[in-house]
Amino acid sequence: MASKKIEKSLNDQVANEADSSQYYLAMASWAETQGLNGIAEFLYKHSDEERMHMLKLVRFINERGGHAIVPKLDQPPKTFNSIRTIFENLLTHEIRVTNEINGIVDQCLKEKDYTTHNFIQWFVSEQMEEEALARLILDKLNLIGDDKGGLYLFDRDIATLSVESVGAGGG
Ligand code: OFO
Repeated sequence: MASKKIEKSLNDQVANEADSSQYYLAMASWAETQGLNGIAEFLYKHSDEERMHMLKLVRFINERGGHAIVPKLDQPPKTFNSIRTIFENLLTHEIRVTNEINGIVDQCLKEKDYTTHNFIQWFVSEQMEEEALARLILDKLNLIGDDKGGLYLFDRDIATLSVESVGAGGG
């Protein structure tokens, strides 16, 4: 590991990814109780992806001779006001994660840690795609408005939406 400071930032990011996974799992569970099974599936999958991001960091830290720490997690909200609230929260959360990733990029450049810099680029692309996907979903929800039939169709079609389908590059 290049420096203890970078190891600490990567461990903070392990906690962020675990927190994202936990947060989206809570969203998925609530959506399922509302009978929105398509949205729930999408969020369960998203939660799994965040866990994969966490594992990617854990493996990298240890491979580089550091020690990845498994974090303690806060309890996420149990209920949400609406599906719109869920995706607004999701976008806000992803924007925060993007800023944290950018902070690591900055630190790598300052410390000339090009190996970690190279590794973290995957996360830079992933964040761009996740933000684009969340914005796309919010645009669709705006179009639907209060139309229950629209929400029914959205719940059916959301299965076809994924980070790959937004195609913002990288990933
Ligand atoms: Fe890990 O991509 Fe979202 O947070």
